[in-house]
Amino acid sequence: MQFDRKDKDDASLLALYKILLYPRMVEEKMLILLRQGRIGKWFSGIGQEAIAVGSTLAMQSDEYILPMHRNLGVFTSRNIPLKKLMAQWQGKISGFTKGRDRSFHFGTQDYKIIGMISHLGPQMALADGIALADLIANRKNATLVFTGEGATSEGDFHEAINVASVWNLPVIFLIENNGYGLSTPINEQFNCEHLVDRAIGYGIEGIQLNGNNILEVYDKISEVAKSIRKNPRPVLIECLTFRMRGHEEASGTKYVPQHLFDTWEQKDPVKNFEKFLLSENILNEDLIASIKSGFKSDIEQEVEAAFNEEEPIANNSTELDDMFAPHTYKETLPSENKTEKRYLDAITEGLREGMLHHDNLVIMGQDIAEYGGAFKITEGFVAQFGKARVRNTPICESAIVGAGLGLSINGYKAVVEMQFADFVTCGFNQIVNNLAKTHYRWGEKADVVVRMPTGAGTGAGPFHSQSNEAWFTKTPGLKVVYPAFPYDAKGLLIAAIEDPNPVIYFEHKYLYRSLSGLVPDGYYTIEIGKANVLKEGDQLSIITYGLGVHWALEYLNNHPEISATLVDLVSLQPWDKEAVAKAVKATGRVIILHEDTLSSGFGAELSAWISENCFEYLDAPVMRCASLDTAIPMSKVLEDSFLAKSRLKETVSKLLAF
Ligand SMILES: Cc1ncc(C[n+]2csc(CCOP(=O)(O)OP(=O)(O)O)c2C)c(N)n1
Repeated sequence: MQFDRKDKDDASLLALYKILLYPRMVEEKMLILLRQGRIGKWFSGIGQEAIAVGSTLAMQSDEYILPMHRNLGVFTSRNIPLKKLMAQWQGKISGFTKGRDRSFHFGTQDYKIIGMISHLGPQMALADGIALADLIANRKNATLVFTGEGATSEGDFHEAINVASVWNLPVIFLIENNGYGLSTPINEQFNCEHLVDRAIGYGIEGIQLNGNNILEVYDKISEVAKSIRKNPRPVLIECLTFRMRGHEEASGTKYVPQHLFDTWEQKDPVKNFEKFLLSENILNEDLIASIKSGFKSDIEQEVEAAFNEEEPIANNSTELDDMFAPHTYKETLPSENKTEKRYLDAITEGLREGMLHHDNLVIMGQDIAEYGGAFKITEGFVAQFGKARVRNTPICESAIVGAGLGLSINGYKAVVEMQFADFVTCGFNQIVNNLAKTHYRWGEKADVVVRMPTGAGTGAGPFHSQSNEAWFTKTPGLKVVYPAFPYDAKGLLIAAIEDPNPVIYFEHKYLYRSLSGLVPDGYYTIEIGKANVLKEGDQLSIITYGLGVHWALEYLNNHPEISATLVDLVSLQPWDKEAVAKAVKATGRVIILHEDTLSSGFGAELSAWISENCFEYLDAPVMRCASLDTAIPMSKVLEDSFLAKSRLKETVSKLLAF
């Protein structure tokens, strides 16, 4: 292996050797601990250290790095004490996730490292958001994100690089090509000659490096980082290397031909660099031995100190609280001045107030800029707030939700518009695994609102009319709101933007232009988690939300002989248990009405809760009135018969007759 020291002095090369050697020695200790049965899983990066170490040293300490599961060298090169890492791996309370997540699945703002989730690829979009924040703030920083070659087959790889290219984001996408994705060799993973050639398709520069040569990695990435700080753009770097051990230690290496190990053993990054330094008289055998023995005793000490730490004490209320970033709701009262507005205009106004109030708020979505969005909610926003904060996106929901989290990590707020709530499926992973779990896992907020134009009533068929709120109410870590009136739509959107937690904001398309109401001018908030009691009666309660509220109102207005309490939940997560209990107690008979399909809809949760907590007040079983357990049909006739509204009358009669 050829090393070119350029102008590096002896002391720098010696320092580099130590930083490279240290993770190797930590790993060797891990292998011993594994054999002793003192630790469980371990994903080895032995043989790949030059990539993690060289690239980390090439970045400034205030620049974010997003590593993967074999990148111990990133963490050690940023000087995280081994004891702290070990405490993390062993699930101790002083670890980065306090025992809540394993291995390298954590982030830390102190060291500007954002760790992965198991799904691998989603990581890359976070780098986009982080870099976007730097770009908007004119900070002239670069961001470095890793991926294995295996994860380049995920859509997330494509989406993230494409967005970075279109937006000129200063991100280094670094592929560690180590020959295998678990047991699958590269010829069964992709069919191009070099992965780096993919850069051409994204219109960006691609560079292939010998990933086992620490000087080559360090020098080239330093050069690229310097260049993209000045002239922001993404660069794809493929580092060629080899996975010298099993996918994780328990899974073995039977499927890897021996000759590959033999070849790559010759290219060992640590041994080759050591040889080079010996030839330059920077190292000698005595010095190597003394460095190694110093590291060995440090490692022993730190490892044992972590083992000696107490296990976490389970406290369910702490666990529940930590799902969300702390947030004290500040009520901002509405002004006296009110204007008649459509539901859609109220949402626009809420968004506009959010943009005016928070100059770090960025909104992103397909066609939301000059075009104003599919429903024209953001019409005029580019003129008012500029292209940097009002961003058209390619069609890539996963990358954009991920970029939202990246923005949040780097000091911004994001509102992401789904063009239709149905398309959230393409961003689902980022919402339920990244946005929802980040605070619980490592204490970082996910300050992102996802706007969800939802619902049926317009004959738009199975992919433009679904009610999918139950996918999210089921997921701990998300707040879910669903306003039914213009007044609530505006104040709730403002509150959602203020809240540092992820909020899924459902807005019903059918109501956009069909419903108007008086909306206060200016900035005001509606507290998330509070229901509205729209009518008070004594025969039965209808508990509902969204379009269901209007179905119930229409029904009750047409049936003045029925004395009903009508509760509009407004928020589904958290939801107003007090208001529901009060309604149940007042009437003893309850219908839960929703547009979503019946089975496992949010009504099932409400019904179970009422049965468990208000049983003694019930005079009849809790009845659910929901849509048919089918996909949503397009034909108006079929859609009408699908929707819960068509069964409301019959459900009320059944309940009153019970
Ligand atoms: C979405 C997803 N599918 C499958 C897995 C299981 N898995 C974990 S790591 C891995 C191989 C990853 O290969 P690569 O990206 O090349 O990284 P390497 O492990 O080689 O460093 C697989 C299949 C996963 N974690 N996430």
